[in-house]
Amino acid sequence: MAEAPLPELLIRRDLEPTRIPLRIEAPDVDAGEQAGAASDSHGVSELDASSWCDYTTGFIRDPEGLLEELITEVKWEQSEIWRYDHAVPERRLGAHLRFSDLNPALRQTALHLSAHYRVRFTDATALYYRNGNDFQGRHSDRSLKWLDNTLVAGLVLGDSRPFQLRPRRDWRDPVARADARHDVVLFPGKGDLLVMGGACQREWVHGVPETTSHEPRISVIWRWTSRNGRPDTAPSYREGRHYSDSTNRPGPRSRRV
Ligand SMILES: O=C(O)CCC(=O)C(=O)O
Repeated sequence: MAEAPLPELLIRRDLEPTRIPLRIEAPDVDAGEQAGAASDSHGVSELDASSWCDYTTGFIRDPEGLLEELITEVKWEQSEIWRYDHAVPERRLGAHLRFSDLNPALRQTALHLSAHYRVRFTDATALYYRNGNDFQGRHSDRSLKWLDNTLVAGLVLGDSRPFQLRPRRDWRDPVARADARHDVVLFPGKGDLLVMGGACQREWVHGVPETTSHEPRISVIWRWTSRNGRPDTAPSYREGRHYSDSTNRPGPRSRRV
């Protein structure tokens, strides 16, 4: 009997990710060293770290082709998020991708991630930043709820925009929130794979700030939690407040574009 042909490999599964250590102790940096390059290992304590980041450049063999395919094939939706007492449109488009609907390159990526990190990655979320005006504000993926040991893997296509990681510290303090001295800034794009792990969603926030770019960027995100430790029960502004004189009701909404 003739052997079935092997599926074409659309990913570089032979590549080993680079573990990027995040700064855990506050290094003695001046303003000139802000937005620290990830390669600057001053003050890094990888051994004590509970948070880490894996970075693989050039993971997708045809990143431009995949970008074009996703821009045209995915059923993009405009969603609104709840901010305190009213809904505002998110400045990017999104889509939920079921594992059964993933195209071959994304399916291979999910299978590779599952094999490498030994947990099951299936459905994904795709985010489409049409140009530099679209952005993702700093946040952590607290919807995972159990944040002590999580994996958030992002395949990034298109524009290599800054991906900003900042220690969470005291998030209620506006001065601490704006402190960029210990930022780690990566530039994933063009088929790179970025995986945040450990306590990264508990101890760090991440975001994709606005730029002046005209280029599109798509990230495809898989998330997993070990469900170990204490669940995060702090309220989020997304949950909203309902004031008695307002007809607005909190809750996510989205519409097809
Ligand atoms: O687009 C990205 O790379 C980040 C997306 C993100 O932060 C998120 O969906 O939580």
